Amino acid sequence: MSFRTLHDRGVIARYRAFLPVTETTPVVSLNEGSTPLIHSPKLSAKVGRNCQVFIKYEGLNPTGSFKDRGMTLAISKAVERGAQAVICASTGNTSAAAAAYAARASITCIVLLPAGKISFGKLAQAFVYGAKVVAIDGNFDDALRLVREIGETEPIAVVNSINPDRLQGQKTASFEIIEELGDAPDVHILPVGNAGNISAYWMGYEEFLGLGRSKKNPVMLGFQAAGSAPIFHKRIIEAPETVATAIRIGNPASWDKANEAIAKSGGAIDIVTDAEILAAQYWLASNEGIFVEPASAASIAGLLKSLDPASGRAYEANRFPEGSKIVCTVTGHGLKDPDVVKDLCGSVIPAKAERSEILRLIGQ
Ligand code: AN7
Repeated sequence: MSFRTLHDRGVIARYRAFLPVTETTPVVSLNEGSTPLIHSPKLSAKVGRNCQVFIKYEGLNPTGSFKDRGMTLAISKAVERGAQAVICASTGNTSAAAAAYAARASITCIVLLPAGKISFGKLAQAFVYGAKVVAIDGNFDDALRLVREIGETEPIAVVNSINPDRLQGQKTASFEIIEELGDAPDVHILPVGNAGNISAYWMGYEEFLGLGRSKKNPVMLGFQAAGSAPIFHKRIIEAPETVATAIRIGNPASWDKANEAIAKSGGAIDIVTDAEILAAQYWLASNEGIFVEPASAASIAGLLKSLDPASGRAYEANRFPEGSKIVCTVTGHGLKDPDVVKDLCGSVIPAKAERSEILRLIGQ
């Protein structure tokens, strides 16, 4: 028996007509998607010229990242094809989503992670959702190579974004933005790791433009971490490094698709340093109340870099037309990786449990 409720609004339910599903596809959903598009007055003021900045807060998906949009599709289709097991390589968020949706579908999930390079929150998710967790002595790119090889010979469905169902699900974020703004934004900024998401957003924007549901496509601006920037440098990075472990990727699977999105949209790919990423993460949390993980803050750091003439930016924000609508996707929740902000947590004010002392200490 299936219980449908007011909240039964996963991305397959909302966008069924635009997705590769049929009446008989078994929908495996956790009511992902329909995430908030939050106006940022302070970022809008920084951009100026009547531009408006919106944050697409993907950390509010069921497992705390945008990966749930693609995973509902990938797991539903895998189950439809009779899969008993799925496998993925991951920097942490894909594995969390795969493990959750596989649990819901009652199938086995195997995740290959780069040992020691996954935030604890994400590792905890893989375990608590019941995945088999394999930590390899290698990086994400090695893990993805192994997953591709295993997928070719074994009866295990690969649910990385090389599986086209993943990008189909992820494109729904563009649909939501178009419906909320009444048209596509002028500029879309997002972090880039394996480059699936920028490719999926572009696919979604192109699709709705083709259907007459929007009137334009945005300029796509992608930001990689400076130590993990293969697309920016136009070469594979053998030993990628960054504090933003989610995007610690040296050989992105959707490299060509990302380049196409950037070229066709008149956009750019650029880099942000770890220091810029962490500063943007703190700025967004302490100024707008939105706590995102470091990889996600790359989009905010990227917008700030584009505003700064001294930054060596690849795209100048003064090219945004007057009154532009700018969307920054923030891809994952800050609570995924609290260790990264632990230095901020050292300055507690010790006090006796006494009203007068507390008032004195807080300057009242
Ligand atoms: C928070 O989970 O690749 O460019 O294995 O977790 O589509 O790869 C995560 C990627 C951005 C980059 N922000 O997106 C994985 C994984 C967060 C992420 C990205 C990731 P893509």
